[in-house]
Amino acid sequence: MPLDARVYVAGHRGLVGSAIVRRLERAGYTTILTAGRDQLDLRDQSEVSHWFKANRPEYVFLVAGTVGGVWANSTRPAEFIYDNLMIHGTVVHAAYQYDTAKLLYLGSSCIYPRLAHQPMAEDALLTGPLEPTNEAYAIAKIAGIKLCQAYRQQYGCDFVSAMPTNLYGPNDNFDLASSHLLPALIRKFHEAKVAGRREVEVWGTGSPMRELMHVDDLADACLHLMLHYSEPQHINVGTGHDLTIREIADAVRRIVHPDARLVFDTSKPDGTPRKVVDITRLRSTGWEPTIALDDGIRSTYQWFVDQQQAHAELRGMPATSLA
Ligand code: GFB
Repeated sequence: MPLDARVYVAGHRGLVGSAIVRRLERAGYTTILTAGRDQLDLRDQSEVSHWFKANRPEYVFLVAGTVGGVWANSTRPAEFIYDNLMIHGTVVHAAYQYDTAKLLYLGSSCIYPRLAHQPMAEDALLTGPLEPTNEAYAIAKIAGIKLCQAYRQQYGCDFVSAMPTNLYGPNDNFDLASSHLLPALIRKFHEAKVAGRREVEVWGTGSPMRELMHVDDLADACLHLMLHYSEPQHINVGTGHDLTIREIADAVRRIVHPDARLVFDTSKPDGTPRKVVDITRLRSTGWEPTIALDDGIRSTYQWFVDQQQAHAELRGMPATSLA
């Protein structure tokens, strides 16, 4: 991928897309193409094909989608399956129509069966029933893998798929009803600290396990795979390590609000009991993650506080009320 290649990042405003844009800029790529939702509805094939015809991207990072945490997935399954199926279909098809040289599609580790053997290797796909809280999203993500494989098989397209573990970092969604675990915890502990509250509510029993990866590590892996990976088989991207929800919440507590106490709300879902990915295949391509969880939580918390302060200043409030 030459530094002046036309590189399209579909989903550039999201957690993942914005990290990929930062990584590409740092590497010196000069022609990064983006299109916001206001300009291009990725669910509409004619709009997407028209955009590809006009812009002719040579490389595509397909990281756009409707995403969310366990609650959003379990309460909005229609949006999660429709939006994602459509987005994957339109972008993959347009990339084929307009001769994109290579496309990297990003799925999710929730594609694997609920009770898959841990750590989950790539060949665990379609070997058992899915986790019901995110089945609709997982089916759309599995369809994305199959799309890339089908276009590779029938038309010879160099389309590859990567399956990241749970991600976090700057530009994440911190809305408590739709966010993932880590941004929710950062916000809850921060708001409790600001309000002088000692109790912080954590959903579920605290016993499920999650593997968390900083999105800058993921973006680095995506660039690496775009440059060095070209197989029909999807490839896992993760750290290979996981912790219980209780341990993760405790790590956020230590950094954000050490005086706080965790209170578990068992009326909220636990979701998948465990889903740590096997990264043997990724390691064999010569890539390793570098960002330790505590460092990632610290920098993401700083980012969150900076954003809160910037918004408060815009509204004319004293920034000190947030610290
Ligand atoms: O990140 P998360 O929402 O999604 O994590 P999943 C859910 C786990 O964290 C559950 C616990 O065990 C929750 O009980 N948890 C504790 C919380 N407190 C909170 C909280 O305040 N907010 C949230 N959201 N969770 C999603 C899938 O699964 O992960 C998607 O639904 C996708 O399909 C994504 O794969 C990566 O890890 O359960």
